[in-house]
Amino acid sequence: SPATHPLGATHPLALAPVTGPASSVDGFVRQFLRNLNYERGVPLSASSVNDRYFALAMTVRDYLMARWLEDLRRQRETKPKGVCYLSAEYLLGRQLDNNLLASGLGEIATEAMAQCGIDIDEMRAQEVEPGLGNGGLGRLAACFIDSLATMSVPNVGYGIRYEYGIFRQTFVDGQQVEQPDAWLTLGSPWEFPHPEGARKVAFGGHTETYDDGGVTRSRWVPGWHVQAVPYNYMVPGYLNGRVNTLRLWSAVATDAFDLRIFNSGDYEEAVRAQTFAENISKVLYPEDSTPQGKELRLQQQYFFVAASISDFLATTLGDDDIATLPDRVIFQLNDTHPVIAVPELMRVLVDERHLEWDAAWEITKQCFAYTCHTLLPEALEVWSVDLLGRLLPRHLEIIYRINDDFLDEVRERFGDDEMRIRNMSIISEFPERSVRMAYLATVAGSKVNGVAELHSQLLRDKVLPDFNEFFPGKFTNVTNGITPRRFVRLANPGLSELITEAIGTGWLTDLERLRELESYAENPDFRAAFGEVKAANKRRLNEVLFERDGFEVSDGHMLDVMVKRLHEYKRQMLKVLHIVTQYESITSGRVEAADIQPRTFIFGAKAAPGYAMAKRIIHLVNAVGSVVNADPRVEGRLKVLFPPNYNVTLAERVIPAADLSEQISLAGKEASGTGNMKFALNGALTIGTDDGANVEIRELVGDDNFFLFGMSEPQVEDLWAAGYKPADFYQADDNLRRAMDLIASGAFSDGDKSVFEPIVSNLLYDDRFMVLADYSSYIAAQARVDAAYADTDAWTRSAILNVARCGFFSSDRSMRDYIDRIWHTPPML
Ligand code: B1H
Repeated sequence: SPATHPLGATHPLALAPVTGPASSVDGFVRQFLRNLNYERGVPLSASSVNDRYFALAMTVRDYLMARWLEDLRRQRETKPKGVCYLSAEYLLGRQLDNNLLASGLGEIATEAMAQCGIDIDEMRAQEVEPGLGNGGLGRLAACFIDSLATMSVPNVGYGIRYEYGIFRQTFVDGQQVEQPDAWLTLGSPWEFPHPEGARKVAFGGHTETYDDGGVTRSRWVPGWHVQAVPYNYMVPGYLNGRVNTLRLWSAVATDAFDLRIFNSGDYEEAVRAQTFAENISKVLYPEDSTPQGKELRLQQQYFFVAASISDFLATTLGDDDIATLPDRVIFQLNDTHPVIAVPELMRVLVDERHLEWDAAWEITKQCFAYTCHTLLPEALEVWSVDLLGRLLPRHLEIIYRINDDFLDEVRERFGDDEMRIRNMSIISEFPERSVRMAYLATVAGSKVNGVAELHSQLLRDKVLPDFNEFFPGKFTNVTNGITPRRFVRLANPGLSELITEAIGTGWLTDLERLRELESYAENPDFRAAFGEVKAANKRRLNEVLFERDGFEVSDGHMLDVMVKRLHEYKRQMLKVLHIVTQYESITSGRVEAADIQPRTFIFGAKAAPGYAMAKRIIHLVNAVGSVVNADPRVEGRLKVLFPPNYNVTLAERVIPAADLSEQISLAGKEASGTGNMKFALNGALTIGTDDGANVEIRELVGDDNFFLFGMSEPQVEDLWAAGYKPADFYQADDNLRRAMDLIASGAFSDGDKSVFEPIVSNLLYDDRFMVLADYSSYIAAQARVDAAYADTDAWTRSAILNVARCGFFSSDRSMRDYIDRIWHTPPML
């Protein structure tokens, strides 16, 4: 019918099904030229690289459009339950190749570009990746929405369209310098702005009660507003004709906001006000794991969450009974960043829709579920009551009421156990009165999950044990996963081809089928081919590193890679100590360079701009690299490379080339890790602690195919309890002492002992993450790595088994777990 037709029009032409351009090289060329001429306004002969990139991207979009419109129509018609993923971060990576793959247009597009005399690789290189996330948490969100589309599950990803994503990292004299990431300067062909769909978001002001025909109600009288403008992005499923939506919000000043000030005649103030409003979506906070409690950040959180709930209610629930909301949506809270959505939904239900409190609370509880991504105490987000009350006064009242009701229930169950009440209160009193967002999420959420088995267990037993006792069955685990489309098929075409030749194509959507590769590990021809793919991936990486950073990479080296955010708990310092130990053993003449297994160490890591120790460690890595790489005594057998600005695009090159994956966090600190999964699935062996998802990787690949070292989490606890003295470990281990002394001597800082002194003394006298305690075990494990690598064939066999046994880590499986145990959102067939 016309009303339900995607175009919603009655003209006969509008009633015809929406179709993409003809699926042929000719059809593609025609549409491409059309886009170049009519959308970019240029002829091919005078087009810039950016024009051609845009026209190409738009052509891919055009093919996906019919599917997108059709999916939206069907969802309007059948009203299925869907997932609203609420995440402050989406670390998407480049879109062109992904969307070519999902639409099956790769070959057609390559041929079409060739016929137009265009090198499609140049188009690929033109795309600036949207870096709208910090690290694992943001990339996880991107993998999840890819999987949901591929599994035909209705989903909208809601987030913020930051004008500046994660900073661009440069090094000046080995030290990190941050540059703004102006990813939108040349525009983005993938976004669809909808200013007419803007939602108004309120802030500040005060609350009051009023009489509503005999009923006393509360209401919020806000002090100011901003407009949230949605930008839609296609999220295509892999070759299944499905397209979901990612909707990112951008802040602009409201007319009312400006007008009031304009009318006062203060033009400059009005423009300032506009800037103030638009600041909200200006920049991603570059903090991974340690939220800073800044007001602008709370503004960002409320801004996107309020816009998203309002958007869902207006565009999807529409006129349907609000009581049916739990049948239509689950809001998944990606960490605590969107948790202000809980009081916001309560406010909408109670203040705007006039539901009774209890009825509203019943609905709210069913509509939320919460994923925790950390254990670090400093990472558990709190907002001071003072700040929250100023910015969102009505929400603070609602949080107080939720807490009062909750603590009443706790009292009913456990009696007046004041210690317990204090421990479970959503409001903490020290060091300042504040709202514990993780507690609020736990009380409100229908389920609370950690992101790997060990993490979920520690969350239950160590971080929130009282809540686990109070809410039996609420806590669960969903181990993270990664999308095999981007991180195997696109990043590693050589390996993908090899796998497909062996076991067919089904593995890309059913990754457990990689198990069928196990027997191929015993096949010498397959091992040779696998080894050749790895070698080719290394050559490909070398080309990229030469082009982007001028690095000359040596052949015949083991590639040992540690890429992840720089954080003390991840222990990049342990890696540095290993390198310095090897270097010192050569330069002191105790070991012949010729007896050392040649290795290239690759680091990739950004430090939060305010995290001084992390930045110092970056400086040290670069300093060690300069000295080691230039020292002739090393005979080129050790090489340290630290390409700046590690991002998704670089990850896609580095990971497929790696031999060894460094996953060396202190046990109990890395919630999951997802890089670890990407490496294993690309045939790198892991050297790692029993932490996060490493535990599950090792269980799956087997001890023979994994280099385990270090204390277990209970051993870490015991050592802390016994009183950890790092200096004792320094005294007891000659190699450790020599490595630390060499750093302290100024050998890597032109003789200036002060430069890295804070690192050395931190390790000796504090060492929160027990680097020194795990050092000897790490060095021993590295010796086992060297020995194993010497047997190339056995190493390759292990690498193949890593690939074959890690199908579990597909984000499709993660999504299946969420769907079955938390969301209950069946696919739309
Ligand atoms: C993870 C964060 C994070 N955990 C605060 N927590 C942020 C916390 O901007 N902030 O304030 C940003 C990010 N990120 C990571 O999540 C874990 O450290 C990884 O172990 C895990 O694999 C990843 C995905 O679950």
